[in-house]
Amino acid sequence: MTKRLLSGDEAVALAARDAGILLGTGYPGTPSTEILEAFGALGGRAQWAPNEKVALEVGLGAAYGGGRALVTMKHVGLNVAADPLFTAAYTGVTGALVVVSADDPGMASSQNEQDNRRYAIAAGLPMLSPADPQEAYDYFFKAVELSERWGLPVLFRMTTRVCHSKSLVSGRSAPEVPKPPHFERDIPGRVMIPAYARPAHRKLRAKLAEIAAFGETSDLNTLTEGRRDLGIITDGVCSLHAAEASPGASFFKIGLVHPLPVERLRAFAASVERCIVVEEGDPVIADALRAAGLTVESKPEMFRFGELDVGRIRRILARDTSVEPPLPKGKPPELCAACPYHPVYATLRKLDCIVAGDIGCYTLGVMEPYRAMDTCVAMGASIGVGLGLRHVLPAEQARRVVSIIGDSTFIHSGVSGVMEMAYNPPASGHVVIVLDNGITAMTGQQEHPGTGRTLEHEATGKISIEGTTRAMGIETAIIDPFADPAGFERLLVERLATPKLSIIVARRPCVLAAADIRAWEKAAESSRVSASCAGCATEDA
Ligand SMILES: Cc1ncc(C[n+]2csc(CCOP(=O)(O)OP(=O)(O)O)c2C)c(N)n1
Repeated sequence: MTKRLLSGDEAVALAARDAGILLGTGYPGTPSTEILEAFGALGGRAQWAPNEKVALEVGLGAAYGGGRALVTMKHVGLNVAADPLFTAAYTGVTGALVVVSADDPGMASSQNEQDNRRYAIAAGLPMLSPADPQEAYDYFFKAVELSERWGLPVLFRMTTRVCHSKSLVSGRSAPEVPKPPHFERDIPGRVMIPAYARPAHRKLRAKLAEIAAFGETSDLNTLTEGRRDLGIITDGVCSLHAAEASPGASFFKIGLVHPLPVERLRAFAASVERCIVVEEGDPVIADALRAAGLTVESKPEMFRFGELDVGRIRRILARDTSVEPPLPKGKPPELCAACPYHPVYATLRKLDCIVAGDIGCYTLGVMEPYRAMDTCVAMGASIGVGLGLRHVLPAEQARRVVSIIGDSTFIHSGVSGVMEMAYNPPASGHVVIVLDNGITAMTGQQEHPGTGRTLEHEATGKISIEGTTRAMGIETAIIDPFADPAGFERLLVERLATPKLSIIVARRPCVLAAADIRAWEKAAESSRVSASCAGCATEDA
């Protein structure tokens, strides 16, 4: 067995390859992005979807077809994918479906720190929670096994530290060879009309009861006996911190966080004098155990926020709620010096626009010197929020409202905002600026359907942003504000002055990605040319 130094994300990618995953799909988002990139580099079939909902649906289809599929996303991505997720729990799958939710306690790179263990409870799906890269590798096989055994999607919750820390990982010497995909018709099981969904819900609850019984004996949940005066129930990366914070205590480490092994935990809690749940984020395990009648201590409320580490866990154990020292200040993020967005934000600031913003590198327009963003909520929200503002504000303010959105975000979910704009136009009109830097820059330069290149930068179908918006009847202009800042300002002033709907595509490649984009595009172009020549040759022949 060879050992490799891998991050948790890379370990999942390797496990996916070794488990015979036929298709990996997802949407970029820190800290999950590297999984699909690494899976692709290992020779797996990896692809970016326009957003997480579509990714989940594609993975679900692959698993309905009997294949093994992997879907990856960051925690907030699961909000986007939640609609199919909940009903996929009813339909179940024929092959295997592992859905990675990479949570970000402490918000290293996210807009919130929601705890997606709650999704497992709400959707009624099993969830595994690895603590380090080796467990990420090993648990992945368990996830596939559970998914196939109970015919259910399995949630795989990682957190930033698990995704990005590196440690030695032993892989399997022989990859698994799953059964080949094959479609078997099961209309009552897959078509969720109420008549079929009612029994499907009961079936799901019965499966969960079986999985709970499995968890009572599974080695995914482990007991380490130690001192009787202190018992710690923990999961994920906290289990490593807790072991360091309190060596010698008794530990119950939960790997299958939903459904919980309640009876084993009841016995554990009764076997120690003080039993405390040490978990990052919300008190999900503590609440569930208390609801089941166990006497367990939960962490003080102040430790719901941010990541836990050894020091913070020592405080939890000591019931120390004194004010914590502030985290060391990092360098605030800022737009790159030569970022093409500078003239756009300078103009928005100069014109005192009310800016409904969105998520991407361009959110940094909120920082000094521009402070030119007034709202930022969720991916794709800028257009809807801008429209809402336009609908209610007094005329003088309404006509200064602009929505601003990146190209990847536009494709992800902004496009439905444009439909809303065409359908329910505000009396004052509206202006949307699409900042098209030709890449998903924020998460490390991933391709998307608007670039016309696949995850591996090969030529594929290309969605035209202006083609899409023009097809919806919205006047669309294209400009490079970096090359022509005065022209951009004139255009924006002109568009703000009319009660029409308009889109301005501000197009110039990301300065960090420009050289790569040129090289990828050159290679993609030559493959497009040779593909079309091959087509001609066949026709001629
Ligand atoms: C639902 C959701 N999925 C993924 C992310 C992670 N994420 C943040 S911004 C972004 C895309 C940014 O790309 P783009 O819109 O092209 O703007 P750029 O960073 O290139 O300026 C992604 C994928 C997120 N915040 N929310």
